[in-house]
Amino acid sequence: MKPRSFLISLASLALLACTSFAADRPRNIVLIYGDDVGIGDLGCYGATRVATPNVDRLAREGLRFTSGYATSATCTPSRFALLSGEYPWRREGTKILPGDAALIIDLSRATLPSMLMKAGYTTGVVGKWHLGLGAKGGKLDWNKAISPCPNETGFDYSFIMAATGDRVPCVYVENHNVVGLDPSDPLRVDYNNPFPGELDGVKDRASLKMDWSHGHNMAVVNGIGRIGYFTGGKSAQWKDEDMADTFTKRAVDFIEREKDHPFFLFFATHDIHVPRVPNQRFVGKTGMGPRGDAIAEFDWSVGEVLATLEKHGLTQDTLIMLSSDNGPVIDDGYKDQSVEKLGDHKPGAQFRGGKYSRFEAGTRVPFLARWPARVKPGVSDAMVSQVDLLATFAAMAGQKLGDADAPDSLDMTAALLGDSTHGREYVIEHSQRLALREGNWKYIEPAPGAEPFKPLTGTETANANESQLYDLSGDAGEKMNVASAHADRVKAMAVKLATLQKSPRTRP
Ligand code: NG6
Ligand code: CA
Repeated sequence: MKPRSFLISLASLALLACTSFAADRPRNIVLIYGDDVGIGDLGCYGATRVATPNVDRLAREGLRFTSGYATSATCTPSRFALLSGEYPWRREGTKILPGDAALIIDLSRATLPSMLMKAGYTTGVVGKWHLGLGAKGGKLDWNKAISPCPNETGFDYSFIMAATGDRVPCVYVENHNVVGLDPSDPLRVDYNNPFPGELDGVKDRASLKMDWSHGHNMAVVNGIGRIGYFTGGKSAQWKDEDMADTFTKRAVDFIEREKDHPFFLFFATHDIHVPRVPNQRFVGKTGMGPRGDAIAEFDWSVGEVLATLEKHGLTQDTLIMLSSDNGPVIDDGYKDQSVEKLGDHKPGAQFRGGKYSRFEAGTRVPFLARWPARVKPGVSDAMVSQVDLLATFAAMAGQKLGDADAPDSLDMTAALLGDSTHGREYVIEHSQRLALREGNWKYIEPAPGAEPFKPLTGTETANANESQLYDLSGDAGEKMNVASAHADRVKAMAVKLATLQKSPRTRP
């Protein structure tokens, strides 16, 4: 071959490589992250008593995963893993945080948004944060610029609630500042001591518009008892009834503002976490009370995002994913009729447990990926975890991760795009202690002395004094502990789990 034509073939090879690289790189990425949305709460996973047409459309037009996992059965640890690519149980301080906790994200490492920002995406987060704000060791002053906040973790734009809907402070934070704060009415937060003169969930219980069933009896905001005390900042207080509208509008605005260049939006809804106070438009939509109506509201939010992408011709080239931070819970602390009106609805589908549990319903969550230009619609049984999104999006966007980055995030590009039915070899499930799923075997490590059942929420935690082993192929509901009949397998899985736990990283 003449040198010239050799060069030309080299050039065309390079071009080919570029094209295929570009073909795996979505123009935009939208990640919709529900709160406590169970795998059985959505029509596309079998729910019949609540209509979720927008989520179902996403599933129909995309890939619906049957083995998609959150790392943990509660919020803070799952979100930590999602944004950092590291198992939360490796780090102190990643349990459910109070609303005045300091930021727990390690700023020396790549995060999901900082990596995508480096790859040229404009990044935004709207909704629930629950990863702390401000520096460790300091007491946060809510009346000044808040730093570090999500913006320091790699988001160009943030519009968040600090923790949860049921934790103070009940205000929104946009970029570094509390929204709508009047400087003459400073906002103060305390998780131990009440502020004199403020309503109190125990003393003023009769004034509540939604009564609590356990906890949630400290500050009273908008007629609802909360966790933690709070004073001042009256003009900044949110109205629960408008929360989904508020977040959805900010998500839609972000897309409209950034539509002319690549963007990444992390849209973390408050629905369907407690307190469940959907807007009047959704009240009575399901016959299941506020919990069901909040699912309808969640679906509406999803529909608004889909419609916005559609309106601007972005549907084709946007990878949109939908998942949830942990499994479902019925009574999570308010008398909201969720128990009475549940009927035959199965929030965890065929799975046992839920939020706070190491049984499957704790972490096996809705997991959808739609990208019309690249992902062939269908159903995938590949095992994938939210901890993988950092390495997976990095691979898609052609970004190299540093050695210290995302220690537990595996590149699942082939599974996510539907090119392969093969995902992870194993998934680690977490709620205080750990469990290991390998193929269809599920090993739950013993938790001597820990409560097997949470009476207040009615959750089976999967805690037991002995080892448990289930064969999910014939027993998805984890009813038959076959540990004694498979002692060798139990031993092998216990050793594997201990090895994974001890090794500082699991990313190759
Ligand atoms: C629990 C709360 C629960 C919920 C949960 C966090 C009580 C009695 N229970 O402590 O209502 O807020 O924390 O949920 O206070 S999560 O989805 O953010 O992890
Ligand atoms: Ca949650």
